[in-house]
Parts: sequence; C-alpha cells; structure tokens
Amino acid sequence: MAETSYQLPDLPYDYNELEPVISAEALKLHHDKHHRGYVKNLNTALDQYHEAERKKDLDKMVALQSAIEFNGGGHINHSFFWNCLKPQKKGGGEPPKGTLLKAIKEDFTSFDHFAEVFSKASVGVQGSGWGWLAFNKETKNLEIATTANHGTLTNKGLVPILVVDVWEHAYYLQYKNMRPDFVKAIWSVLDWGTIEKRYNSLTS
Ligand code: MN3
Repeated sequence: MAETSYQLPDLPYDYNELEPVISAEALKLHHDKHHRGYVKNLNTALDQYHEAERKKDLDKMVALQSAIEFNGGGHINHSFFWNCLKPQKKGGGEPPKGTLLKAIKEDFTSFDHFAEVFSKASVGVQGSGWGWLAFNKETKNLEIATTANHGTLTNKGLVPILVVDVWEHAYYLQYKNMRPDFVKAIWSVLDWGTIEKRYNSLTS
C-alpha cells in the first residue's frame, strides 16, 4: 500500500451496545463489511490515482474521480456517523440541554419540531443517502440537509453536526423496508453531548 493508506476506525462502543436500536449483527455488518469495503476501495483508487499521476495519465486520473468520491465520501460519512451514536445506558438519546438546544429552538421553534423536520427529510431521501444537521458558517444558522449516495456536505458550504445513514444496509436486517421506523428508533441512541460539543467548537 502506498503513502495514502486509510484505516477502518474502531467504533467508540461494542457491537452489542446499541441494541435494540441497532443489533450487534447489523452493526458488525455495517462497520466491518460495508465501511471496511469503502476504506479498501478508497485506498485502491488512490493508489491507482497516484500511479496515473506519475505517468501523467490525465484521462485515467479523471476516470478515477468518481471511485474516489464514492469511497472517500463513504469513509468520511461513516466515520462521522459512528461518532454521532452512543449506547442508551451511557446517555445516548438524552436531548441537548445547553447552547445547541437554544439554537435549535431559534431555528426550528422547538426540539420536537426539529426532530419532526429532520426525520421527515431523512426518511424522504430518494434511494441511498444521508440526513444531516449542519451549521451554515455564512448565516450562522443550523440547517437540515440531505445528500445522495456518499455525498458530503463540504461542497455545500455546510459544516456537519449530526448525520444519520439512511442507506438500506443501515437498517434492512432489522427494519426491512421500514426506514421511518429506523429513523424513529435512532433518536434513542444519538449522542447529543458530542453533537453539542461540535456545535460549540464552531460557534465559540
Ligand atoms: Mn452505511
């Protein structure tokens, strides 16, 4: 492997700790198979890219962009997603209390209304994608956004605060085709402490 070798990050909890919201089997499959696959394919694409760059093969470099975008976005988004979750017994699901709660109330009237709008947007993603809460550095407001496939928020000028993976592989094993049930359940394992720290680091 060349100079650019990305690694699958460890999860900040055990595979069984998000149960019953995400089963150990589903989480292991998602992390150890899906996420690992994106990391492997990213490293392969980057190696090929550097090789093409050395050979000044621009055609090949351009052709590799979509593999880098897809697998690199997959690695970025999954790494972020794992750090938005926390076992319930360790405080997962406890709603924010401080500055982030205040900002959510300002931008979405209430936490409940925010939860409703965020869930609706995430459930409504067509095909595979992600539901986001993000900070807009220009307007200083919170925004709900979605991206398709492994799209990241960076080229939308938004800084991510929270993400939920709504690809079928994130829920199909337990929830079958019922994405709304998965999105409803995920609220009880969201790590609002970490999410709020992210928000504070952007606004302080
Ligand atoms: Mn996924």
